[in-house]
Amino acid sequence: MEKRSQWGTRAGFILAAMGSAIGLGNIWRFPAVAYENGGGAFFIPYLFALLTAGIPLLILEFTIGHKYRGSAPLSFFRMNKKTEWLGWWAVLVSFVISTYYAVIIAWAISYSYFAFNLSWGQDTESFLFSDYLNLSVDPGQTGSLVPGVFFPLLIVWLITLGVLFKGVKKGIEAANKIFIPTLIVLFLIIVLRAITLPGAAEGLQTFFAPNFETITNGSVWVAAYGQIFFSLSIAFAIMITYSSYLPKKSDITNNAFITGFGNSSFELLAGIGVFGALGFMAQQSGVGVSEVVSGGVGLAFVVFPQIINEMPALNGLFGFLFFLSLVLAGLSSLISISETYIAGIKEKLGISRTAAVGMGGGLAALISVLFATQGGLFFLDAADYFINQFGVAFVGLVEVVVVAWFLRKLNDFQDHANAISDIRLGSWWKISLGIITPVVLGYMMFDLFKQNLLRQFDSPTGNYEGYADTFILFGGWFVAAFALVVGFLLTFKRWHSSSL
Ligand code: MET
Repeated sequence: MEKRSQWGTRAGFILAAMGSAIGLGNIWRFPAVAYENGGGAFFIPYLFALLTAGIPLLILEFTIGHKYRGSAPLSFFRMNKKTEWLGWWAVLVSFVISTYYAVIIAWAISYSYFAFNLSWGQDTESFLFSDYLNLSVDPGQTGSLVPGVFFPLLIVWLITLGVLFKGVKKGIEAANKIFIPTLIVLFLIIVLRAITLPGAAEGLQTFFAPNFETITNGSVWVAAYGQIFFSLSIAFAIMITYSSYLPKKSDITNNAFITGFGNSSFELLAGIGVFGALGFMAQQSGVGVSEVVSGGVGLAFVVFPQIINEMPALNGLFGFLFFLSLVLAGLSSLISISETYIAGIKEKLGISRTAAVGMGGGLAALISVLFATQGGLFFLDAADYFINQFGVAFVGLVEVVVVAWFLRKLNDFQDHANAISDIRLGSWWKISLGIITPVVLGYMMFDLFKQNLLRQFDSPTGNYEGYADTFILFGGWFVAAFALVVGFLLTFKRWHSSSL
Protein backbone atom coordinates (compact mmCIF):
# COMPACT_ATOMS: atom_id res chain seq x y z
CA MET A 1 0.00 0.00 0.00
CA GLU A 2 1.20 3.50 -0.89
CA LYS A 3 2.07 5.62 2.15
CA ARG A 4 -0.82 7.95 2.92
CA SER A 5 -0.22 11.70 2.56
CA GLN A 6 -0.20 13.60 5.84
CA TRP A 7 -0.50 17.15 7.11
CA GLY A 8 2.84 18.65 8.08
CA THR A 9 1.67 20.31 11.29
CA ARG A 10 -1.34 20.49 13.57
CA ALA A 11 -1.78 24.16 12.68
CA GLY A 12 -1.75 23.19 9.01
CA PHE A 13 -4.67 20.82 9.54
CA ILE A 14 -6.65 23.35 11.58
CA LEU A 15 -6.07 26.08 8.99
CA ALA A 16 -7.20 23.75 6.20
CA ALA A 17 -10.33 22.72 8.13
CA MET A 18 -11.11 26.35 8.93
CA GLY A 19 -10.37 27.28 5.34
CA SER A 20 -13.00 24.82 4.25
CA ALA A 21 -15.52 25.98 6.81
CA ILE A 22 -15.03 29.69 6.22
CA GLY A 23 -16.44 30.33 2.79
CA LEU A 24 -19.10 32.14 0.85
CA GLY A 25 -21.57 30.75 3.39
CA ASN A 26 -20.08 32.88 6.16
CA ILE A 27 -19.86 36.14 4.30
CA TRP A 28 -22.93 36.26 2.13
CA ARG A 29 -25.26 33.66 3.61
CA PHE A 30 -25.03 33.98 7.37
CA PRO A 31 -25.88 37.68 7.84
CA ALA A 32 -29.08 37.45 5.83
CA VAL A 33 -30.16 34.12 7.34
CA ALA A 34 -29.60 35.49 10.85
CA TYR A 35 -31.48 38.66 10.09
CA GLU A 36 -34.44 36.95 8.44
CA ASN A 37 -34.76 34.54 11.32
CA GLY A 38 -35.05 36.83 14.27
CA GLY A 39 -31.78 38.82 14.36
CA GLY A 40 -30.36 38.64 17.87
CA ALA A 41 -32.82 35.90 18.82
CA PHE A 42 -31.44 33.70 16.05
CA PHE A 43 -28.34 33.16 18.16
CA ILE A 44 -30.29 30.86 20.44
CA PRO A 45 -31.20 28.26 17.79
CA TYR A 46 -27.85 28.90 16.11
CA LEU A 47 -25.85 28.13 19.27
CA PHE A 48 -28.06 25.15 19.99
CA ALA A 49 -27.44 23.80 16.48
CA LEU A 50 -23.71 24.46 16.81
CA LEU A 51 -23.45 22.60 20.12
CA THR A 52 -25.82 19.71 19.42
CA ALA A 53 -25.12 19.10 15.74
CA GLY A 54 -22.24 21.19 14.37
CA ILE A 55 -19.44 20.35 16.77
CA PRO A 56 -20.64 16.80 17.60
CA LEU A 57 -20.80 15.94 13.89
CA LEU A 58 -17.45 17.57 13.27
CA ILE A 59 -15.98 15.37 16.01
CA LEU A 60 -17.72 12.35 14.47
CA GLU A 61 -16.35 13.08 10.98
CA PHE A 62 -12.85 13.80 12.30
CA THR A 63 -12.98 10.48 14.18
CA ILE A 64 -14.17 8.53 11.13
CA GLY A 65 -11.43 10.00 8.92
CA HIS A 66 -8.73 9.49 11.53
CA LYS A 67 -9.77 5.95 12.40
CA TYR A 68 -10.38 4.59 8.91
CA ARG A 69 -7.80 6.70 7.07
CA GLY A 70 -9.56 6.90 3.76
CA SER A 71 -11.65 9.16 1.55
CA ALA A 72 -15.30 9.24 2.68
CA PRO A 73 -16.35 6.21 0.56
CA LEU A 74 -13.34 4.15 1.63
CA SER A 75 -13.83 5.13 5.27
CA PHE A 76 -17.48 4.09 5.19
CA PHE A 77 -16.50 0.88 3.39
CA ARG A 78 -13.99 0.09 6.10
CA MET A 79 -16.56 0.89 8.79
CA ASN A 80 -18.97 -1.61 7.26
CA LYS A 81 -18.88 -3.06 3.75
CA LYS A 82 -22.55 -2.25 3.34
CA THR A 83 -22.26 1.50 3.93
CA GLU A 84 -19.86 2.55 1.17
CA TRP A 85 -22.72 4.26 -0.71
CA LEU A 86 -23.09 6.77 2.09
CA GLY A 87 -19.58 8.04 1.44
CA TRP A 88 -20.29 8.33 -2.28
CA TRP A 89 -23.51 10.21 -1.62
CA ALA A 90 -21.61 12.86 0.26
CA VAL A 91 -18.92 12.92 -2.42
CA LEU A 92 -21.39 13.28 -5.28
CA VAL A 93 -23.28 16.04 -3.49
CA SER A 94 -19.95 17.81 -3.07
CA PHE A 95 -19.16 17.27 -6.72
CA VAL A 96 -22.36 19.02 -7.78
CA ILE A 97 -21.81 21.89 -5.35
CA SER A 98 -18.25 22.41 -6.54
CA THR A 99 -19.44 22.97 -10.11
CA TYR A 100 -21.40 26.09 -9.24
CA TYR A 101 -19.49 27.23 -6.17
CA ALA A 102 -16.56 27.84 -8.52
CA VAL A 103 -18.72 30.14 -10.63
CA ILE A 104 -19.57 32.42 -7.70
CA ILE A 105 -15.86 32.77 -6.98
CA ALA A 106 -15.39 33.67 -10.65
CA TRP A 107 -17.94 36.49 -10.28
CA ALA A 108 -16.03 37.70 -7.21
CA ILE A 109 -12.81 37.79 -9.25
CA SER A 110 -14.53 39.93 -11.89
CA TYR A 111 -15.97 42.21 -9.23
CA SER A 112 -12.64 42.72 -7.49
CA TYR A 113 -11.45 44.03 -10.84
CA PHE A 114 -14.58 46.14 -11.44
CA ALA A 115 -14.13 47.66 -7.98
CA PHE A 116 -11.09 49.69 -9.04
CA ASN A 117 -13.04 52.12 -11.15
CA LEU A 118 -16.50 51.27 -9.82
CA SER A 119 -17.47 50.11 -13.29
CA TRP A 120 -20.79 48.75 -12.03
CA GLY A 121 -22.18 52.31 -12.10
CA GLN A 122 -25.24 53.45 -10.13
CA ASP A 123 -27.73 50.78 -11.15
CA THR A 124 -25.84 47.83 -9.72
CA GLU A 125 -28.75 45.46 -10.17
CA SER A 126 -29.09 45.91 -13.88
CA PHE A 127 -25.28 45.85 -14.16
CA LEU A 128 -25.16 42.40 -12.54
CA PHE A 129 -28.01 40.79 -14.40
CA SER A 130 -27.87 42.49 -17.78
CA ASP A 131 -24.36 43.78 -18.34
CA TYR A 132 -22.33 41.22 -16.47
CA LEU A 133 -24.32 37.95 -16.43
CA ASN A 134 -26.14 38.77 -19.66
CA LEU A 135 -29.19 36.98 -18.31
CA SER A 136 -31.58 37.25 -21.20
CA VAL A 137 -33.00 33.74 -21.55
CA ASP A 138 -35.76 31.84 -19.77
CA PRO A 139 -35.00 29.44 -16.92
CA GLY A 140 -33.88 26.14 -18.42
CA GLN A 141 -32.21 27.64 -21.49
CA THR A 142 -28.47 28.13 -21.67
CA GLY A 143 -28.07 30.79 -24.35
CA SER A 144 -24.46 31.44 -25.25
CA LEU A 145 -21.30 31.44 -23.19
CA VAL A 146 -20.58 34.62 -21.22
CA PRO A 147 -16.86 35.33 -21.64
CA GLY A 148 -16.78 37.71 -18.65
CA VAL A 149 -17.68 34.76 -16.41
CA PHE A 150 -15.89 32.04 -18.34
CA PHE A 151 -12.37 33.49 -18.16
CA PRO A 152 -12.31 34.14 -14.42
CA LEU A 153 -13.83 30.67 -14.02
CA LEU A 154 -10.83 29.28 -15.84
CA ILE A 155 -8.57 31.09 -13.37
CA VAL A 156 -10.53 29.62 -10.44
CA TRP A 157 -10.04 26.08 -11.70
CA LEU A 158 -6.40 26.63 -12.60
CA ILE A 159 -5.63 27.76 -9.05
CA THR A 160 -7.78 25.09 -7.37
CA LEU A 161 -6.55 22.17 -9.42
CA GLY A 162 -2.99 23.52 -9.34
CA VAL A 163 -3.08 23.45 -5.53
CA LEU A 164 -4.62 19.96 -5.53
CA PHE A 165 -2.00 18.62 -7.98
CA LYS A 166 0.65 19.52 -5.42
CA GLY A 167 -0.90 17.27 -2.80
CA VAL A 168 -1.93 17.52 0.81
CA LYS A 169 1.08 19.11 2.46
CA LYS A 170 2.70 21.06 -0.35
CA GLY A 171 -0.59 22.02 -1.95
CA ILE A 172 -3.62 22.21 0.35
CA GLU A 173 -1.74 22.96 3.57
CA ALA A 174 0.63 25.47 1.98
CA ALA A 175 -2.22 27.33 0.23
CA ASN A 176 -4.31 27.57 3.40
CA LYS A 177 -1.34 28.82 5.39
CA ILE A 178 -1.32 31.81 3.06
CA PHE A 179 -5.04 32.21 2.31
CA ILE A 180 -6.50 32.05 5.80
CA PRO A 181 -4.24 34.46 7.70
CA THR A 182 -4.49 36.89 4.75
CA LEU A 183 -8.26 36.54 4.75
CA ILE A 184 -8.51 37.23 8.47
CA VAL A 185 -6.37 40.37 8.23
CA LEU A 186 -8.29 41.65 5.18
CA PHE A 187 -11.59 40.95 6.79
CA LEU A 188 -10.66 42.70 10.04
CA ILE A 189 -9.76 45.79 8.01
CA ILE A 190 -13.09 45.63 6.18
CA VAL A 191 -15.11 45.16 9.37
CA LEU A 192 -13.29 47.99 11.14
CA ARG A 193 -14.00 50.30 8.23
CA ALA A 194 -17.63 49.18 8.05
CA ILE A 195 -18.43 49.74 11.71
CA THR A 196 -16.87 53.19 11.72
CA LEU A 197 -19.08 54.42 8.86
CA PRO A 198 -21.90 56.83 9.74
CA GLY A 199 -25.12 54.92 10.41
CA ALA A 200 -23.29 51.68 11.27
CA ALA A 201 -24.68 51.66 14.82
CA GLU A 202 -28.20 51.61 13.40
CA GLY A 203 -27.31 48.61 11.27
CA LEU A 204 -25.83 46.71 14.18
CA GLN A 205 -28.85 47.47 16.27
CA THR A 206 -31.06 45.95 13.60
CA PHE A 207 -28.84 42.90 13.40
CA PHE A 208 -28.73 42.28 17.11
CA ALA A 209 -32.25 43.41 18.03
CA PRO A 210 -33.81 40.15 19.15
CA ASN A 211 -37.22 39.21 17.91
CA PHE A 212 -38.02 36.49 20.40
CA GLU A 213 -41.30 35.57 18.81
CA THR A 214 -39.45 33.88 16.00
CA ILE A 215 -37.80 31.21 18.12
CA THR A 216 -41.01 29.32 18.62
CA ASN A 217 -41.19 28.96 14.85
CA GLY A 218 -39.91 25.61 13.53
CA SER A 219 -38.54 27.09 10.33
CA VAL A 220 -36.11 29.24 12.30
CA TRP A 221 -34.60 26.12 13.83
CA VAL A 222 -34.43 24.51 10.42
CA ALA A 223 -32.59 27.58 9.13
CA ALA A 224 -30.14 27.42 12.03
CA TYR A 225 -29.33 23.76 11.39
CA GLY A 226 -29.04 24.38 7.65
CA GLN A 227 -26.62 27.25 8.22
CA ILE A 228 -24.47 25.23 10.63
CA PHE A 229 -24.23 22.29 8.22
CA PHE A 230 -23.30 24.40 5.22
CA SER A 231 -20.97 26.64 7.10
CA LEU A 232 -19.07 23.90 8.91
CA SER A 233 -18.78 21.78 5.72
CA ILE A 234 -20.50 18.89 7.51
CA ALA A 235 -22.00 15.97 5.54
CA PHE A 236 -19.98 17.07 2.51
CA ALA A 237 -17.37 14.26 2.91
CA ILE A 238 -14.87 17.09 3.36
CA MET A 239 -14.03 16.75 7.03
CA ILE A 240 -13.70 12.95 6.76
CA THR A 241 -11.27 13.36 3.86
CA TYR A 242 -9.22 16.06 5.58
CA SER A 243 -8.96 14.17 8.87
CA SER A 244 -7.88 11.02 7.04
CA TYR A 245 -4.57 12.84 6.46
CA LEU A 246 -3.98 13.36 10.20
CA PRO A 247 -1.02 11.55 11.68
CA LYS A 248 -1.95 8.72 14.07
CA LYS A 249 -1.05 10.79 17.11
CA SER A 250 -3.37 13.77 16.69
CA ASP A 251 -5.96 15.51 18.77
CA ILE A 252 -9.52 15.22 17.49
CA THR A 253 -11.96 16.81 19.91
CA ASN A 254 -10.02 19.96 20.64
CA ASN A 255 -9.34 20.46 16.94
CA ALA A 256 -13.06 20.21 16.27
CA PHE A 257 -13.85 22.83 18.93
CA ILE A 258 -11.22 25.18 17.52
CA THR A 259 -12.58 24.75 13.99
CA GLY A 260 -16.21 25.13 15.06
CA PHE A 261 -15.73 28.20 17.24
CA GLY A 262 -13.27 29.74 14.77
CA ASN A 263 -15.81 29.41 12.00
CA SER A 264 -18.63 30.85 14.06
CA SER A 265 -16.47 33.76 15.21
CA PHE A 266 -15.73 34.58 11.60
CA GLU A 267 -19.41 34.32 10.80
CA LEU A 268 -20.31 36.71 13.60
CA LEU A 269 -17.62 39.09 12.41
CA ALA A 270 -19.10 38.95 8.92
CA GLY A 271 -22.55 39.69 10.33
CA ILE A 272 -21.19 42.73 12.17
CA GLY A 273 -19.32 44.01 9.12
CA VAL A 274 -22.22 43.47 6.75
CA PHE A 275 -24.80 45.07 9.01
CA GLY A 276 -22.51 47.99 9.83
CA ALA A 277 -22.25 48.62 6.10
CA LEU A 278 -25.99 48.14 5.58
CA GLY A 279 -26.69 50.69 8.32
CA PHE A 280 -24.50 53.16 6.46
CA MET A 281 -26.27 52.38 3.21
CA ALA A 282 -29.70 52.85 4.78
CA GLN A 283 -28.68 56.20 6.21
CA GLN A 284 -27.33 57.40 2.85
CA SER A 285 -30.54 56.51 1.08
CA GLY A 286 -32.78 57.67 3.93
CA VAL A 287 -34.57 54.34 4.39
CA GLY A 288 -34.76 51.76 7.18
CA VAL A 289 -32.09 49.07 7.42
CA SER A 290 -34.67 46.35 6.77
CA GLU A 291 -35.25 47.74 3.29
CA VAL A 292 -31.66 47.21 2.19
CA VAL A 293 -31.19 43.69 3.54
CA SER A 294 -30.99 40.81 1.12
CA GLY A 295 -29.04 37.58 1.03
CA GLY A 296 -26.96 35.68 -1.44
CA VAL A 297 -26.31 37.11 -4.84
CA GLY A 298 -28.19 40.29 -4.09
CA LEU A 299 -26.22 41.15 -0.99
CA ALA A 300 -22.71 40.62 -2.31
CA PHE A 301 -23.12 41.64 -5.92
CA VAL A 302 -25.89 44.26 -5.85
CA VAL A 303 -26.03 45.86 -2.40
CA PHE A 304 -22.30 45.85 -1.67
CA PRO A 305 -21.39 47.62 -4.89
CA GLN A 306 -23.95 50.29 -3.93
CA ILE A 307 -22.39 50.63 -0.50
CA ILE A 308 -18.95 50.89 -2.08
CA ASN A 309 -20.23 53.65 -4.39
CA GLU A 310 -21.39 55.66 -1.40
CA MET A 311 -18.27 55.32 0.72
CA PRO A 312 -16.59 58.59 1.63
CA ALA A 313 -13.06 57.63 0.57
CA LEU A 314 -10.94 54.85 -0.88
CA ASN A 315 -14.04 53.23 -2.38
CA GLY A 316 -12.12 51.26 -4.97
CA LEU A 317 -9.70 49.85 -2.45
CA PHE A 318 -12.46 48.84 -0.04
CA GLY A 319 -14.35 47.18 -2.87
CA PHE A 320 -11.28 45.34 -4.03
CA LEU A 321 -10.55 44.06 -0.52
CA PHE A 322 -14.14 42.94 -0.01
CA PHE A 323 -14.28 40.92 -3.22
CA LEU A 324 -10.76 39.62 -2.73
CA SER A 325 -11.81 38.27 0.65
CA LEU A 326 -14.75 36.51 -1.00
CA VAL A 327 -12.31 35.00 -3.50
CA LEU A 328 -9.92 33.77 -0.79
CA ALA A 329 -12.71 32.40 1.42
CA GLY A 330 -14.27 30.71 -1.60
CA LEU A 331 -11.08 29.20 -2.98
CA SER A 332 -10.07 27.51 0.26
CA SER A 333 -13.56 25.96 0.44
CA LEU A 334 -13.55 24.92 -3.22
CA ILE A 335 -10.19 23.22 -2.74
CA SER A 336 -11.60 21.19 0.15
CA ILE A 337 -14.79 20.19 -1.62
CA SER A 338 -12.92 19.11 -4.76
CA GLU A 339 -10.47 17.03 -2.72
CA THR A 340 -13.40 14.79 -1.68
CA TYR A 341 -13.94 13.34 -5.14
CA ILE A 342 -10.30 13.46 -6.09
CA ALA A 343 -9.44 11.31 -3.05
CA GLY A 344 -12.46 9.06 -3.74
CA ILE A 345 -11.59 8.19 -7.34
CA LYS A 346 -7.87 8.02 -6.63
CA GLU A 347 -8.49 5.24 -4.12
CA LYS A 348 -11.29 3.53 -6.00
CA LEU A 349 -9.33 3.22 -9.22
CA GLY A 350 -5.85 3.05 -7.72
CA ILE A 351 -4.61 5.92 -9.89
CA SER A 352 -2.11 8.69 -9.19
CA ARG A 353 -3.13 12.01 -7.64
CA THR A 354 -2.29 13.72 -10.92
CA ALA A 355 -4.66 11.47 -12.87
CA ALA A 356 -7.38 11.85 -10.25
CA VAL A 357 -7.12 15.65 -10.27
CA GLY A 358 -7.24 15.61 -14.07
CA MET A 359 -10.27 13.34 -14.20
CA GLY A 360 -12.36 14.57 -11.26
CA GLY A 361 -11.34 18.22 -11.38
CA GLY A 362 -11.46 18.26 -15.17
CA LEU A 363 -15.01 16.92 -15.23
CA ALA A 364 -16.20 19.36 -12.55
CA ALA A 365 -14.59 22.24 -14.43
CA LEU A 366 -16.24 21.17 -17.66
CA ILE A 367 -19.69 20.94 -16.10
CA SER A 368 -19.24 24.29 -14.39
CA VAL A 369 -19.15 25.95 -17.82
CA LEU A 370 -22.94 25.43 -17.91
CA PHE A 371 -23.23 28.04 -15.18
CA ALA A 372 -21.13 30.48 -17.18
CA THR A 373 -23.81 30.72 -19.85
CA GLN A 374 -26.54 33.34 -20.20
CA GLY A 375 -29.04 31.14 -18.37
CA GLY A 376 -26.43 30.01 -15.83
CA LEU A 377 -27.86 31.90 -12.88
CA PHE A 378 -31.18 30.04 -13.02
CA PHE A 379 -29.44 26.67 -13.17
CA LEU A 380 -27.22 27.71 -10.30
CA ASP A 381 -30.12 28.87 -8.16
CA ALA A 382 -32.20 25.71 -8.65
CA ALA A 383 -29.25 23.33 -8.22
CA ASP A 384 -28.13 25.16 -5.08
CA TYR A 385 -31.52 25.02 -3.42
CA PHE A 386 -32.19 21.35 -4.15
CA ILE A 387 -28.72 19.98 -3.56
CA ASN A 388 -28.43 21.76 -0.23
CA GLN A 389 -31.80 20.70 1.09
CA PHE A 390 -32.07 17.24 -0.39
CA GLY A 391 -28.37 16.57 -0.61
CA VAL A 392 -26.45 17.96 2.34
CA ALA A 393 -29.16 17.91 5.00
CA PHE A 394 -30.40 14.52 3.84
CA VAL A 395 -26.93 12.97 3.83
CA GLY A 396 -26.37 14.42 7.31
CA LEU A 397 -29.53 12.76 8.57
CA VAL A 398 -28.72 9.40 7.00
CA GLU A 399 -25.16 9.62 8.33
CA VAL A 400 -26.22 9.99 11.98
CA VAL A 401 -28.96 7.40 11.67
CA VAL A 402 -26.64 4.83 10.09
CA VAL A 403 -23.73 5.43 12.46
CA ALA A 404 -25.68 5.89 15.68
CA TRP A 405 -28.72 3.67 15.20
CA PHE A 406 -27.85 0.93 12.74
CA LEU A 407 -24.15 0.36 13.24
CA ARG A 408 -24.22 1.53 16.87
CA LYS A 409 -20.74 2.94 16.59
CA LEU A 410 -20.92 5.87 18.99
CA ASN A 411 -19.32 4.09 21.98
CA ASP A 412 -16.55 2.81 19.82
CA PHE A 413 -15.88 6.24 18.28
CA GLN A 414 -16.07 7.92 21.66
CA ASP A 415 -13.30 5.64 22.93
CA HIS A 416 -11.25 6.30 19.81
CA ALA A 417 -11.50 10.09 20.17
CA ASN A 418 -10.98 10.04 23.93
CA ALA A 419 -7.84 7.95 23.68
CA ILE A 420 -6.02 10.67 21.75
CA SER A 421 -7.78 13.98 22.54
CA ASP A 422 -7.29 16.65 25.22
CA ILE A 423 -11.02 17.04 25.80
CA ARG A 424 -12.95 13.92 26.81
CA LEU A 425 -16.33 13.23 25.28
CA GLY A 426 -19.19 12.39 27.58
CA SER A 427 -22.93 11.85 27.31
CA TRP A 428 -23.45 15.28 25.68
CA TRP A 429 -21.90 13.93 22.50
CA LYS A 430 -23.89 10.70 22.39
CA ILE A 431 -27.21 12.36 23.23
CA SER A 432 -26.62 15.01 20.57
CA LEU A 433 -25.84 12.52 17.82
CA GLY A 434 -28.05 9.65 18.94
CA ILE A 435 -31.18 11.62 19.73
CA ILE A 436 -31.27 15.39 19.17
CA THR A 437 -29.71 15.61 15.70
CA PRO A 438 -31.68 12.77 14.10
CA VAL A 439 -34.94 14.07 15.55
CA VAL A 440 -34.38 17.66 14.43
CA LEU A 441 -33.05 16.69 11.00
CA GLY A 442 -35.83 14.16 10.58
CA TYR A 443 -38.42 16.84 11.23
CA MET A 444 -36.55 19.18 8.89
CA MET A 445 -36.59 16.69 6.01
CA PHE A 446 -40.23 15.89 6.54
CA ASP A 447 -41.13 19.56 6.47
CA LEU A 448 -39.04 20.21 3.36
CA PHE A 449 -40.50 17.32 1.43
CA LYS A 450 -43.94 18.45 2.42
CA GLN A 451 -43.32 21.99 1.24
CA ASN A 452 -41.68 21.03 -2.03
CA LEU A 453 -43.65 17.96 -3.02
CA LEU A 454 -47.13 18.80 -1.90
CA ARG A 455 -47.06 22.26 -3.31
CA GLN A 456 -46.49 20.74 -6.72
CA PHE A 457 -49.97 19.34 -6.46
CA ASP A 458 -52.29 21.31 -4.33
CA SER A 459 -50.80 24.44 -2.94
CA PRO A 460 -51.24 27.94 -4.23
CA THR A 461 -47.66 28.81 -3.29
CA GLY A 462 -46.26 27.19 -6.41
CA ASN A 463 -42.75 25.94 -7.04
CA TYR A 464 -39.55 27.20 -5.52
CA GLU A 465 -39.03 30.72 -6.92
CA GLY A 466 -42.08 30.15 -9.11
CA TYR A 467 -40.04 28.15 -11.62
CA ALA A 468 -41.91 26.00 -14.15
CA ASP A 469 -42.49 22.33 -13.24
CA THR A 470 -40.16 20.96 -15.92
CA PHE A 471 -37.34 23.23 -14.85
CA ILE A 472 -37.80 22.27 -11.19
CA LEU A 473 -37.86 18.63 -12.23
CA PHE A 474 -34.70 18.71 -14.34
CA GLY A 475 -32.80 21.56 -12.76
CA GLY A 476 -33.67 20.66 -9.17
CA TRP A 477 -34.95 17.17 -8.35
CA PHE A 478 -32.87 15.44 -11.02
CA VAL A 479 -29.71 17.09 -9.83
CA ALA A 480 -30.24 15.84 -6.28
CA ALA A 481 -31.39 12.40 -7.50
CA PHE A 482 -28.38 12.18 -9.85
CA ALA A 483 -26.01 12.56 -6.92
CA LEU A 484 -27.73 9.85 -4.90
CA VAL A 485 -28.18 7.37 -7.79
CA VAL A 486 -24.63 7.72 -9.14
CA GLY A 487 -23.37 7.37 -5.57
CA PHE A 488 -25.13 4.01 -5.31
CA LEU A 489 -23.88 2.85 -8.70
CA LEU A 490 -20.26 3.57 -7.83
CA THR A 491 -20.36 0.95 -5.10
CA PHE A 492 -20.62 -1.74 -7.78
CA LYS A 493 -17.10 -1.01 -8.95
CA ARG A 494 -14.56 -2.82 -6.82
CA TRP A 495 -11.83 -1.02 -4.90
CA HIS A 496 -8.43 -1.22 -6.52
CA SER A 497 -6.32 -3.70 -4.59
CA SER A 498 -3.80 -1.02 -3.60
CA SER A 499 -6.47 0.71 -1.51
CA LEU A 500 -7.54 -2.29 0.52
N1 MET B 1 -18.33 25.79 4.35
C1 MET B 1 -18.44 26.35 3.07
C2 MET B 1 -18.99 27.76 3.13
O1 MET B 1 -19.35 28.24 4.18
C3 MET B 1 -19.29 25.53 2.17
C4 MET B 1 -18.84 24.14 1.98
S1 MET B 1 -17.32 23.99 1.13
C5 MET B 1 -17.71 24.46 -0.48
O2 MET B 1 -19.07 28.43 2.16
